[in-house]
Amino acid sequence: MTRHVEHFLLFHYDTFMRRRIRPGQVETGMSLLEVLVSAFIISILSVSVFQGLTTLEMESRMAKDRMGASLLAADLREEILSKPSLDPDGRPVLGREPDESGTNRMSYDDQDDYAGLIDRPASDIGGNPLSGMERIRREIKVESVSPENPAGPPGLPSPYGLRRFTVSVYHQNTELAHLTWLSIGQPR
Ligand SMILES: [Ca+2]
Ligand SMILES: [Ca+2]
Repeated sequence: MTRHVEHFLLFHYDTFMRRRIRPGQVETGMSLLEVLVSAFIISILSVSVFQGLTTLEMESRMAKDRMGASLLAADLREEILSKPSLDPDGRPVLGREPDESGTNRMSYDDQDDYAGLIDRPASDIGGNPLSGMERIRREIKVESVSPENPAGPPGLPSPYGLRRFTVSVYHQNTELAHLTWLSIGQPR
């Protein structure tokens, strides 16, 4: 309910309640009609307050979800940065090397092994789902970019040169947070 409608109701309620009393007449209380009008106006105002609280609660929950999602993105970034930028086995590719598992993050031995990973539901490095995050997923994108324009369109995937990492956190189809950083890949 808009503030204009509230003012309208309160104004007419106030006008209605100011009954004209003739000189010498004693006002004995509220009539049935006045009670009904009062109850109606109070119910309308109660709905307005309830709607306001519901909106506030939803906004607060959304802010809390976005903060949690930001922490999940930062957590995965820390995990990726804990890996070496160079694959120790040689013959690197951007993404997982041919002999590496597709799902076991414990086996990832360089940062770009995370390319294309969809972490659903959000899990720790051992594959154990994080408590309360069953409906959250994280997606990791790794792109080769030019040092002259690192925010620009990606080039051909390569384990060499500059790479742009992006971690996005979703609840169903809604992106709650994303985190982007640059990292130097394999030396040529
Ligand atoms: Ca690797
Ligand atoms: Ca790799």
